[in-house]
Amino acid sequence: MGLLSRLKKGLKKTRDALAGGIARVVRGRRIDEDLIEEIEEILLTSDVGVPATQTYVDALTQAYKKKEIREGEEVIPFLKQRMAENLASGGGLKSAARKPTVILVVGVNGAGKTTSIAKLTKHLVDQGHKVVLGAGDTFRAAAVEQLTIWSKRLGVEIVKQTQGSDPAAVAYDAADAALARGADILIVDTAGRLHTQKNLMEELKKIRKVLDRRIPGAPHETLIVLDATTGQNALQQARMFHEAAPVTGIFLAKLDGTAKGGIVLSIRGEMDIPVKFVGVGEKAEDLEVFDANAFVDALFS
Ligand SMILES: Nc1nc2c(ncn2[C@@H]2O[C@H](COP(=O)(O)OP(=O)(O)OP(=O)(O)O)[C@@H](O)[C@H]2O)c(=O)[nH]1
Ligand SMILES: [Mg+2]
Repeated sequence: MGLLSRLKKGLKKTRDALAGGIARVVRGRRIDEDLIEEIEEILLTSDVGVPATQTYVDALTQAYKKKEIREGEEVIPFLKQRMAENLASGGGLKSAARKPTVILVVGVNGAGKTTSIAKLTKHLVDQGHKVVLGAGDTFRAAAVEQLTIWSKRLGVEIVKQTQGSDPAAVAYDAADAALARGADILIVDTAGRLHTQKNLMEELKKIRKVLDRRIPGAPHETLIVLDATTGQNALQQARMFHEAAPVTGIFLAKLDGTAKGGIVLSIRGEMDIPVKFVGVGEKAEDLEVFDANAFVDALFS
């Protein structure tokens, strides 16, 4: 499936609610305050969030008052442009001056971390990178198994220990292996946790410290995987995690499962962490490198 069509398919629910909703209310009408209010309502129910919605509503109101836009049909191009401007693209992954680049993947239980790692691995392998995986979720045996299955399917090496072992020790081993194999990228999985679980957040700090000890500067990226279906909650999670362990980017998973894809616009309005990737399905190829223009185009197509 082509790039744009996969994103379009993934955004179907959001497109129907957000872009479809706006298209329905503007059709055949002139812009007035009532119409702007209806648009505001649609943005809010699509989880664009209060601050970002306010930005778009203010821009619309101003343009309407200055008579720069009059007809309902002008609203969509107007919003598209504003949204694309606001959504500066994530800029892809940072890479280390010296290989390997280390990516630590964090998030709450079931957010989509392990699946997103598989997608990221496929994406990087397809680009010709040598990838090593670290099975840092030692909490459940099934977690190690799940990542092992992906590693086989994707043809990459995995470093793991038995269930219950210290995740920081796995991280250290994985860093060692990545160096020894001359890998370009090491991706470390972690167990799901809540920002309120103090010991688990400490564990995350320890993993970071150990990685840095073996590979100075690592992790170069800490990606938080957020479940888009949880809407504004996901945003709250990102904020809390970020306070405990600096997050450099967002992997927004399960965008295909929700009409609340407006969350992408919301994140930008409320946080300084870029969305770098979006997940639009359960398969390894269901990844999109986040691009503002492509996103807005797919949303309104
Ligand atoms: N539809 C859809 N499902 C997804 C996506 N990403 C992950 N999933 C599904 O979400 C469920 C949880 O995914 P995991 O990758 O196991 O999540 P996790 O964060 O590693 O979970 P824990 O390790 O238990 O904390 C699985 O059933 C995945 O197939 C996505 O982009 N779209
Ligand atoms: Mg997992």
